[in-house]
Amino acid sequence: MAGGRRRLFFALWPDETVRAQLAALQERLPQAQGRWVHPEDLHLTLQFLGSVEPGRQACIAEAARAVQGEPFELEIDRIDFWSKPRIAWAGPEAVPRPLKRLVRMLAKKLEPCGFEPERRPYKPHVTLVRKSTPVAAMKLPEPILWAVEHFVLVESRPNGDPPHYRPVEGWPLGD
Ligand code: 2AM
Repeated sequence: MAGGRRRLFFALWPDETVRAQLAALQERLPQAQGRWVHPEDLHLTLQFLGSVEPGRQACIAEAARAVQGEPFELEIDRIDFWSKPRIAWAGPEAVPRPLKRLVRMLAKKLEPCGFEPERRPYKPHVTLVRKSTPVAAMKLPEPILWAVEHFVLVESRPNGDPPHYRPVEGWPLGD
């Protein structure tokens, strides 16, 4: 990775099928008003890095390469709302162990690059609407089954028109 500072985060990036299913969930929220996440931007954050200077970008890629994860299935089975950040989101009721391990391992490998591990408990979610009006929590009648086989480093360009996010590099989980 070359160039200047970049706004980066690690995420799970859905394939086209899961992306379409997540986008369909947005249509279940017709009562919500707010800033709808562009379907091409839907993702699940693993670790937010923020604005990263060029000198640390190689360290980040090295950290990702050192992660030894395993593939897993994520069951997106609920929609909910957080009132403080005002986001409507979709996520799993149960957090798979390999996902917890992946997030923990990534944080650990990123420490030498100068990133403090997140202190708040990890709450996996796919943001559907930002600055949203309240949405009633709902269990999905048919969960979305997301077979997770890799994770990605994503660049965020929040200015201009969406999509704002672009995966820049990916790493497989397992062999
Ligand atoms: P959100 O969807 O809950 O807002 C890109 O901005 C991604 O990183 C989004 O998924 C966003 O989560 C997450 N993110 C943005 N700022 C963050 C922060 N300060 N701490 C943790 N995650 C953040």
